[in-house]
Amino acid sequence: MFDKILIANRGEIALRILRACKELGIATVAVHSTADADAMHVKLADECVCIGPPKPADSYLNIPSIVAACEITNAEAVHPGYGFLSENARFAEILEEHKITFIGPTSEHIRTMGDKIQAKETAVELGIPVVPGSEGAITSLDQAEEIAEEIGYPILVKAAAGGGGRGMKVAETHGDLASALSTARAESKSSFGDDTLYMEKYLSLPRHIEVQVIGDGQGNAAHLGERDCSLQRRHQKVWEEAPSPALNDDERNSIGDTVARAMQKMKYRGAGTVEFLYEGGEFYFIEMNTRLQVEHPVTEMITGIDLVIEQIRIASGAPLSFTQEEVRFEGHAIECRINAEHPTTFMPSPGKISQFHAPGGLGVRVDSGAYAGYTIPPYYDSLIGKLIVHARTRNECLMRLKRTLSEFVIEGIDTTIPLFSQLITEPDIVNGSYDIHWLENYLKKH
Ligand code: MV4
Repeated sequence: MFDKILIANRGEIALRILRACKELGIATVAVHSTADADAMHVKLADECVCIGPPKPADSYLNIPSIVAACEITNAEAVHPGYGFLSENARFAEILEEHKITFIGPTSEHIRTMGDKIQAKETAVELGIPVVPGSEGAITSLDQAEEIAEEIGYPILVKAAAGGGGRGMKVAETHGDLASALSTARAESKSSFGDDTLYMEKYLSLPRHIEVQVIGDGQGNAAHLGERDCSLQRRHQKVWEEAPSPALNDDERNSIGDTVARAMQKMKYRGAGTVEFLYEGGEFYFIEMNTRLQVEHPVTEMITGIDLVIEQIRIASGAPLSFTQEEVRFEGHAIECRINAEHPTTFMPSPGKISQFHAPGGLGVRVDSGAYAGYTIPPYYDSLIGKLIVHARTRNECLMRLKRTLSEFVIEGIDTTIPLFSQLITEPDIVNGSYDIHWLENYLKKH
């Protein structure tokens, strides 16, 4: 096992990783920008290194600074968290060249899944169902029109380098296809420096359901069930839950087993998420994320498995510590993302938190580095914490959520807490009947 880990991230996820290291008796190094000197994870880490000015490109994305921080402190491994360098294959390679362990998948797996066309090809080879579409990249308008006729309109044009919704365009009919392609190409070129495009059948009212997986790189891999992440705004998830209210046990076990078998075949190492659209009782692969995700706690709550501890053990060379048969799903969990944003306009609201009191009690988890007197810097994304509740049934979970939202006190800044207090009164939310467009439609009406 490692003696010392460097945490190459900030905010609630840096604290989350630090907690896992502490429980394993591993010393921690926090790296931080000048804007994050007062952050909770910096206070709690055994050592800290300032790696640069506030702008992410100068600090949390600055690979030489992070490698230097490892060398100075003798850290043996790096946990990248999510965002920043977590899915940067070059970063994983550079660490390897410096004999530092990247806590995550191989650079090859990161690179493959980062290219959405290659990811889809891999999914097909591994027996995972995908959305009908082009085989590989689109090379001409003629070819695109031919494929579109075969699969039928509406068509969605996507960027191979994409993800997160950028460079995506819908063509409702044959007449829209040329302009959808050229707009998507331009957007993709300017966002990612790559204009490779592919095409899929556009699914109009799907749910976003993702399967958590973990593998040890030695051929052992298991799924930890699914999360329903359909409630999102502008490709930012707002509320996530496990299990999905839309699936029955047969569907859940079937997609879980398909994904687990695929991960065994590819000898996947580390935690990963296989994302699907779910419509009309069918699953369609869209992407795979090769990192720990923001919403991983809902999976931890229903399985009792600490994903970060498992990631660290696997990175140190240990085999998966459990078998698929040993994974037990208990109860229901919901996560609400607490952002420093106005609850209706979503305007960012950085600044000083004057009062902070987190709820507690049975089945309640708050992952946050925020505290009374802390000033949220304006340079980073607005996620300041996550409220996760767990109970035996979804109904009890909703009651617990209502109770904990009313207990939560954050003063001095705007937060999204009032949005959740409204959402839990909506019949569609109570019934679990929502799709990926539900929240944006709701926000238009309210
Ligand atoms: C789709 C789709 C409909 N049909 N693919 C959006 C981001 C990227 N990760 C995939 N996305 C979508 N792909 C097909 N073939 C609709 C979306 C989509 C979406 C997906 C998940 C969660 C929220 C979404 C919001 C808008 C569009």
